[in-house]
Amino acid sequence: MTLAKAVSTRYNKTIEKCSSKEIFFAILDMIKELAKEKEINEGKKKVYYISAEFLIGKLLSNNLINLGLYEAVDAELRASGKSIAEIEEAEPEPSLGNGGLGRLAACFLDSIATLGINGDGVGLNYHYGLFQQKFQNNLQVEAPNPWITMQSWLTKTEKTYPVLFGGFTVQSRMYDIDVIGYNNCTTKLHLFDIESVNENLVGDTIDFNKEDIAGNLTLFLYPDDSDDKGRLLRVYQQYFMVSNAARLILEEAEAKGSNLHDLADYAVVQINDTHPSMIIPELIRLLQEKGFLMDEAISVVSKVCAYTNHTILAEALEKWPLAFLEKAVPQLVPIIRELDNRVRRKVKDETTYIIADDLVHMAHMDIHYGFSVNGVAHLHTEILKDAELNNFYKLYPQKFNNKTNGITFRRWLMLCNPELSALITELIGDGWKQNATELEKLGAYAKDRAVLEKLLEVKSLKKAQLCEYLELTQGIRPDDKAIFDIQVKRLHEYKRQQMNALYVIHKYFEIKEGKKPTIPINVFFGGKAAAAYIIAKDIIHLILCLQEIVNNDPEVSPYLKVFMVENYNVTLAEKMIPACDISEQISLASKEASGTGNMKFMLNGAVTLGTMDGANVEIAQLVGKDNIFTFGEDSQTVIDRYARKDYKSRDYYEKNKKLKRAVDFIVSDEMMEVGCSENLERLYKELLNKDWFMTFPDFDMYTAAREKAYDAYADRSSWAAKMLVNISMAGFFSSDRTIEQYNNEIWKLN
Ligand code: 26V
Repeated sequence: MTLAKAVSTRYNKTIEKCSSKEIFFAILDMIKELAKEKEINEGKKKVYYISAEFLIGKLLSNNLINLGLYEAVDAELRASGKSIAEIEEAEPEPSLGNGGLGRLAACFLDSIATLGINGDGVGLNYHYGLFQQKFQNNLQVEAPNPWITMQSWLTKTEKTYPVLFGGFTVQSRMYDIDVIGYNNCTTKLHLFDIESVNENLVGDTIDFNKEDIAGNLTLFLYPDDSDDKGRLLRVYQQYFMVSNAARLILEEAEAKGSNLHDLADYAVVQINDTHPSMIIPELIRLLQEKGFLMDEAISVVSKVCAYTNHTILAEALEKWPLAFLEKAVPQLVPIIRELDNRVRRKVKDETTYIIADDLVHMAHMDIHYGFSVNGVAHLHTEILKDAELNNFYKLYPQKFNNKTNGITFRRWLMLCNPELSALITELIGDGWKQNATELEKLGAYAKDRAVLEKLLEVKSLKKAQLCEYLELTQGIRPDDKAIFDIQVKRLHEYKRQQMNALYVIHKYFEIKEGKKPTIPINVFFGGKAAAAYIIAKDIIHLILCLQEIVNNDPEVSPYLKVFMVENYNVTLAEKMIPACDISEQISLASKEASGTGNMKFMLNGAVTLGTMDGANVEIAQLVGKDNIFTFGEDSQTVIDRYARKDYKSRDYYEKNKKLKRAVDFIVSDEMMEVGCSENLERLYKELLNKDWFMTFPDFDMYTAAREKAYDAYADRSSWAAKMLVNISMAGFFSSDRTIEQYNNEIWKLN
């Protein structure tokens, strides 16, 4: 089918005469038709990847690539004076995730389809997803992000279930999005919605009536949980998700001939963080309804469910008040109590109980009643085993395993960097597209001047493209000859954007003093802060104020510029990552479970500047110390310092003049002129009196490592060799490898 034909059937016009929106809808229909012809693995056993988030990004180009149609469609468009890039602008980006956890789920679905594994995603169809970020007066403001248009990737299905909550019932409906694998099968992302959803509850802001559950349940992803109403709504969302999933699973297994006693031969459920944990009591409840005794129901479910942990931050491990569950899902409470009682009878260690102080520890339920517990990078899993979940590890050592995260190279190289993909293919053929470790063949070119030169050319091109895009869409004008130093990710204190900002202040002072860098530096930030996360929003404010001061200072801006891009999302990531020279991965050691941005940057030839945390550790091992810049205290030192409870940031501040000067600048007259004293003073005090994520002890080491990276950048050919090594060693981080490991070691589908 040609695009011209699709367009003429739909609109009775030529491509030239169509608007971008019309062309987008025509391609969308065409892809949906083609997806129907693709094979679906309908084997006996199926994996259900259940997740509250699937940060899928735009799908147009990705689907065309995976169908092998990208070039043909692009050629047709070009012949009519248009391009795919232009049409892509007409596609809204769904924001069905917060960050890494949701994006990981999307990469995993791509790999499941590409590998032809029998597996579907199950989640929620949020109408507004995560908020859209805007900057006003150097502050973040949040606006709703509607993404569902008349035609969209969603296909309405006939599947509906009544979902019973305490006191009322809602009717669900399943919508499907085709997940098209690269050159192979398709699979489905099932997104459940409520039939009674009421978009009129949403105005211009992200405030809405949190109590009208039958109207609001699928409006927003993780609504503001700073109050109890928001938290309670989250419980309703979670139960709605798993109640639908559980019925779908049982139905599909029965349709294939399961008597449900043998459910584990038909289904495996991967619980993505604790958001879907209620699937355990819900499956037990449904089996009881079908006549199972408690003992057997528990035994069957325990063979089906596997849990992935994505954070060691205690505050991020979900604990729901029993009172919330009594109100929202009273039918689950006796089951959860029974699950807890069984643990209490069997286990002495009280710290592993499911219910404590009237709070239900969701992760505890997963670990006791799931058959697998995995972390998402080697270091993370070791910390889980040795520290955070050590009490559980002692009970069930055989359940614990590691699955280092990965990313799909289709989106994060072929789609976002066709120029680099073409160069790689020119050098080593295109086997790497199916078998990512073939990238290692690039190692042979580490001393080939012509190849290194081409690599630098691609990077320059991607920088120029980014500059053009940012000027067009955000009115910001980076310097495409500068070093592009980028930190894009969710705003969180543990990720330490504040330390990066302190470096910027330090550099600003140095330039003022006459210490000018030989190559200009452009520092990019991007990321959203949770609407109720005050300090994270203060850090955004700090960065935006710095942007105003630094970029408007004629003495400094030729050497240093700061850009905080607005509304960082998958689309922006695809443009920024290929343009990056230095990838900032500077979390406090032990706190970043894995990181996946670090992998995307590496694959696109950026060199990491990072702490020995999460998957950075594995990156460092793969590329060797000459091809990464690491710094900072190691995870054990950090863990020990937390245990001693003796960290006083003020001691570092008093002793370190450069640090003091940078920190004091936060509340300087210059800053007050462009910023808001309340926010700046709060952040200043937070750093001086708490600095919970220990930026001060690492500050000098960070500064030194960053200077070292900038110096290394000046030697262009040796820098290009570092880029090449990074790309060539990135194969390990393909999500195809990760999914193969999940399948071989946990799911065991054939
Ligand atoms: C959530 C919250 C919620 C409230 C308070 C603070 C807080 C802190 C962290 C989180 C993260 C929740 C889970 C998550 O998104 N983890 C991310 O998962 C990625 C995929 O495995 C991984 O690469 C990131 O390192 C990890 O942060």
